[in-house]
Amino acid sequence: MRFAVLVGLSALPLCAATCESLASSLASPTVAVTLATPVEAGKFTVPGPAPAQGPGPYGRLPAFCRVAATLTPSADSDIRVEIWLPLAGWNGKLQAVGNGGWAGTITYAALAGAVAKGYAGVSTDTGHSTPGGEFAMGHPEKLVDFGYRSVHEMTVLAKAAAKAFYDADPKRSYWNGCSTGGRQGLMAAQRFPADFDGILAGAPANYMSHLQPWSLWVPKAVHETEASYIPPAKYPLIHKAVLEACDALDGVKDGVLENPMRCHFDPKVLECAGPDTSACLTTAQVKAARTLYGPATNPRTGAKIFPGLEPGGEMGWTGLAGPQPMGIPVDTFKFVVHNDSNWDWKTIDFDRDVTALEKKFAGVVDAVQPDLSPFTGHGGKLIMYHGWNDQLIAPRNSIDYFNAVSYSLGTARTEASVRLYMVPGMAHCRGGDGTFNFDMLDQLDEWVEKGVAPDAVVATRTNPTRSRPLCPFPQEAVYKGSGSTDDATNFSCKP
Ligand SMILES: [Ca+2]
Repeated sequence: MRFAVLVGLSALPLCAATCESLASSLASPTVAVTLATPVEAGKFTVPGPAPAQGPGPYGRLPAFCRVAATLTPSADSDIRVEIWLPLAGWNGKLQAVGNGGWAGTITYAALAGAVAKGYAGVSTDTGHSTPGGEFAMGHPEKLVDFGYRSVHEMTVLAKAAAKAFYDADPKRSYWNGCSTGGRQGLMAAQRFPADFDGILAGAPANYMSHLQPWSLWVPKAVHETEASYIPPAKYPLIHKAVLEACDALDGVKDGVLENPMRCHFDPKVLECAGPDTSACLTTAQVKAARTLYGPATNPRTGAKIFPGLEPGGEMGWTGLAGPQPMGIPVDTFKFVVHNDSNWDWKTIDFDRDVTALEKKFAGVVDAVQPDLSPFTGHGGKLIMYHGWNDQLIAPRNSIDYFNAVSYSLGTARTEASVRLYMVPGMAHCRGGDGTFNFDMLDQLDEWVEKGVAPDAVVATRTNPTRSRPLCPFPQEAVYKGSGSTDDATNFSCKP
């Protein structure tokens, strides 16, 4: 930002003109700037139909320079990017924000969250603007854009935009995303280790070639026959039985399992003695529930494809085990593997189709390389988090990746640069029974800037009002034995 003092007038930042000048200064053969204009404080409205939930985070936005661009790193690319640069009060840092599902839209709410905290923000639609996975059929370059290229290209451009606008490079650059956004963060750490100083990766969909078949393994189990379907009206029955068996294992009866891996719940305890009623599970339903709690496996080799759902998350089972399978895995096999929009998900072969998807996603969409030494070697810090009640991405996938990283880097280097927080009771990325309000970006920033490694992160919830420490894996929050169990100070992190 450049300032000018005009004689006889007060000093005013000439941001408007400078913002508009980014249209030409950022342009290149692969970058078309479509918008570069200041937006007044609180005046941003999301393009397209008004969001149903009202103004959301936008009313609190400070004035910023809004830059929109279309990037074409390949002839088939069409990557939309938005870069938001606060007109005043920039904290000197960049926050790149991630997507969900197949992406296809700029994540405006996350951008607003970044800019409201003083960051310059950047987001991309990842290279397509349609919902679902059809964009990928016959467009391998668009799959590359979705897989990794769009995030890298937008990050490079955002750094250049900050440099042009503020006449200073961002002193730190962070990634913040969950689900697909978690995958994008891990991808950056693995493929473009210099892009970010800190990466916050929630519930990462990083093992896509195995996550997607598992996402059909679950509905296959419950829709195997009409009798095996577990009606959602029975979820509370199963959930209650899980809590009765395991809630108190952590020393606190609070409706949350601190560590579901210690809960060995067998749904067979709910099997109907006589005819099917709302108070029991049929034999076929017991079998389906057991399958949900177990990993998906290759029917020929027995090898694990992906971990299963955890006890405690039953109330979210409609996510994968409801009346219809989720769209993302169905589209994955329709448009990436079979090139057939009529492909029937029930015909999935958990051997051949998984192998075929691995070939498509390896090095493009999968972000499973455990050697993060190029990232940690320059001081990069990674924080992962994952809700134990995640109903869409099996929580142990994050543990598997974290353990692989630990094995690759060794314990000391891992502790110096990588943390995983398993969040008891939290559903996919947010919500659920546990304490799920937390802002680990602040911890990440402290870690990067001051070298203060995060330990316990206090998380909160309302209704009931509760605070609880989240502990770096494999530690767990343990009740000290006195005081309110709704107060984080009465817990400590123990191995
Ligand atoms: Ca408990």
